[in-house]
Amino acid sequence: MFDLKEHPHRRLNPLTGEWVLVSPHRTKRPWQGQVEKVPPVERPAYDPGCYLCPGNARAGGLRNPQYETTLVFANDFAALLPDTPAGTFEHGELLRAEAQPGVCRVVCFSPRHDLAIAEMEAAAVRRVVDAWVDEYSELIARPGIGYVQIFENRGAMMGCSNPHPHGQIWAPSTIPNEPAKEHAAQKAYFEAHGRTLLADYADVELKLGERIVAVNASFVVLTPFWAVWPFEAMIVARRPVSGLDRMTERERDDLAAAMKSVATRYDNLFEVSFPYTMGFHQRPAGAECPFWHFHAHYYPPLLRSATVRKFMVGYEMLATPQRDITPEAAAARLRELSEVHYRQRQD
Ligand code: H2U
Ligand code: ZN
Repeated sequence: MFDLKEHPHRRLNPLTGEWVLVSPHRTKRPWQGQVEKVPPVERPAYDPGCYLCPGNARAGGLRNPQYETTLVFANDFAALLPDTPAGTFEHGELLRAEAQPGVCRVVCFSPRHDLAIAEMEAAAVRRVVDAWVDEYSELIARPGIGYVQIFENRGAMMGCSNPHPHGQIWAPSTIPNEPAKEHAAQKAYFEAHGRTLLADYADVELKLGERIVAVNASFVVLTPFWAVWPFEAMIVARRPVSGLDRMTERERDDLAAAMKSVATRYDNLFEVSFPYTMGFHQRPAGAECPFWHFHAHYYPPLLRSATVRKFMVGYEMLATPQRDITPEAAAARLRELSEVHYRQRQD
């Protein structure tokens, strides 16, 4: 009898149409590979050498104001530039290029160098949500912008260049690959069922319960059935809201709470500052999209401890991503963790 807990199988990601190989029997294999360094835990509240701390000079030459909540500035080393001239390059059928104008910004979450989302007050995280709402609303309405990707790279392991809590916004003229796949899948599902794919998915998961990590009035935190990364998670809006700009006050509070819950559980898992890439997927620019359902993806690289990471190599680069620990087992571990950060515990 085929058993998801025992037998190798593949699972479909309905948002992208891609498959992931799950090998639950493989968690017993020995590990003699690379061991990652645990990053130092103690950071000062203010670092005179940090280019994101209040009042400091940035690498680009400009100076940060003495900000007290959040700070948003144009990326000094932007990958996309607004004044890029339009144009295409074509050499036969096979060589194609297009100019890609756009905007890149940096969002500092807090003036405190040492506090990440997990350790910030809920009200302070809510102010970060408000900053994202403002940025998204402004950029999505701007002529020439096709999509607004809000994201955070956290930790040196994820290529983050600075421990000061911050994220980025890249807003290109077209819809990038990942949201484009989700756009097509959500559109097709909505046309077939008259409901958003993720509204139905959240309902299924709430009924089954085994992949639920946390729930509040507006959001569900879960490990998706098709998760690729060992402790991958999603925050899914319980209402089919298409973007940050359409959220109620309550939903903004609840998004902040859900993000704090994920980040705290992650840090508590191995009692380290847990690295990840996270970001929101939401409606692109242009026409109303009733099929778009706001959600966040969290992609953390760690596997079995603070020092053992998962590598996407071999079969995964050449064929299909693979995972050992099941999403159900990962959800169970994340679910049982405390929502009090390990560095803030009194005992
Ligand atoms: P990470 O979050 O991946 O570390 O990136 C930080 C961004 O901050 C990066 O895109 C920008 C870099 O270009 N940056 C500035 O805009 N000004 C600076 O003074 C340093 C870094
Ligand atoms: Zn998505």
